[in-house]
Amino acid sequence: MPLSRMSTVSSLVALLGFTGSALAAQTAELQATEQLYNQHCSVCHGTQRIGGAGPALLPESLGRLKKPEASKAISEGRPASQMAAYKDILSPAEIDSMVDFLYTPIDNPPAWTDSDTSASHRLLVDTSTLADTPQHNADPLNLFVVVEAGTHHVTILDGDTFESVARFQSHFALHGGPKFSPDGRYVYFASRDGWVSKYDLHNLTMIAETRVGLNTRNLAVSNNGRWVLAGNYLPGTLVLLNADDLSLVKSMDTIGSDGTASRVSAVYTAPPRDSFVVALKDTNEAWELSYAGTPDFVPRRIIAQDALDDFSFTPDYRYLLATSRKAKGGQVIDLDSGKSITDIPLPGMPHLGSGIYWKRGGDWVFATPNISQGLISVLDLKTWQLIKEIPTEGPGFFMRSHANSKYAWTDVFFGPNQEVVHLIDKQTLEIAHTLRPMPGKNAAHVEFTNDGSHLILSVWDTEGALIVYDAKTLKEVKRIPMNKPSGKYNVGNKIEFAEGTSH
Ligand code: DHE
Repeated sequence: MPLSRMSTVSSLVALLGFTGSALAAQTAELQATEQLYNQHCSVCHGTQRIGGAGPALLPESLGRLKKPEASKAISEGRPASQMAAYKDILSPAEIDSMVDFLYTPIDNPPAWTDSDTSASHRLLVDTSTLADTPQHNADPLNLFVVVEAGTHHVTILDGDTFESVARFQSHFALHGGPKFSPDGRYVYFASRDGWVSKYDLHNLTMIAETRVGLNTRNLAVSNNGRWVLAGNYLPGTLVLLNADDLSLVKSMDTIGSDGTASRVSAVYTAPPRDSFVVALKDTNEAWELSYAGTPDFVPRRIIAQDALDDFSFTPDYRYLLATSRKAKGGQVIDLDSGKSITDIPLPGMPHLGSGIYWKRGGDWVFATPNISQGLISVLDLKTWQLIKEIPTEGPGFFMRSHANSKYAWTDVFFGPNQEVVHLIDKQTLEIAHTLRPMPGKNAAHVEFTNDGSHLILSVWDTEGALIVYDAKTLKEVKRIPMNKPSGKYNVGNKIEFAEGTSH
């Protein structure tokens, strides 16, 4: 048996804690499972489970997929994909063993090198044949890019008529917000299993794709439209691509000054600073990489008080509000001086990447949902003081608003009340409305049209929907059935880095 297969079997046996003859029986069963994997799965998912035509099947990439869902995908296949149903080929016990096998870490994680990245690069069209103007009738700055998590598809929606303009299959498990070229023509996606893709919203066609790693967090696009930077968990790298065709420029191992190899928590672009800002998950550093002029992309290392999971910026991008899931609270880092300037009182697990800011009276405030506690923390961005903790009906994930809306919308994502969305009055900081768009189903993530007159909410369920609301009357305008729609992104709001939207 090849070493890599041996090691997978031994890890699983060790994990399950078998002894003596039980161990021999289990080892035989696991070897049989590996054989089944090689026979049926490896052709699409790779001999080392790192993906191929199908997604990677490593615990790192399957983390958000619950085991019963994986079992269902194996037995029934996945609609609108190449994944066939195996319930007539594998027994229920074999499917159970297969699921255990897929969720077992590989002892020696496979490598992903620059040669792998370059070899994966595909230019899908001759770009010289493409029109420079929109080849559809929708307002290009009021299009929505909608991620359909349940079917791994993307819908491009006209933000005036709320009709579909295009729909296409994405790579497995897109995560993080898609990012746009400064003119809004191109949208860039990152999938959890490492694929970065570029889509042309004028011509409604995919332009290029490159696999930058085995497990990717998210990507950012420079404000001059020249560079795409992707951050990975596996391997711990930053990968810089040419934004034109997604060819590899260079990759960087994310190693702290103390020598600690780190995963990347997230990468963002900071437009007024002409730089990318990167949070590292396993070492106490944030990195800033300037893309002004002729950049060398050598990171400026900013020492943080803790390893950072998540952060957001002040409206002028001078300060970074950061948190670590391990830390009690958060910290403010001055990007000019490179110093942590104060702690911020944030309980639980604030999800700062989903935080938003707005003007309350004459002053900027910042509000963040919390993944572990039912509350929204509101901070004064001048004094860094906590203004209010607004109790909600459960822990939430996302928040959104628009300069023309008097409400900040936030969801209850976890717990028994996940059907709820709260509308917080941005001036009184009281909950003004609580909606239950589809009782019993998880309501989450909203995005406004470019003018703020309407917004679209996701009902995150296999039999879910996009629900369009009039932002003032809160009346439902339209309901579009959809399988687990997750994030939605309005092109105009995103390229303007508009108040109330994500970065
Ligand atoms: Fe996300 C954005 C981190 C789990 C859906 N998520 C982000 C961003 C970060 C992040 C740092 C901002 C990046 C960006 O937009 O470019 N997410 C994390 C986690 O650490 C966490 C808790 C665990 C993990 O496994 O990664 C996590 N996220 C999830 C989910 O389980 C969600 C709900 C479903 C999924 O797709 O995996 C999820 N995350 C999202 C979405 C965004 C996002 C839809 C973009 C929001 C936006 O409006 O911009």
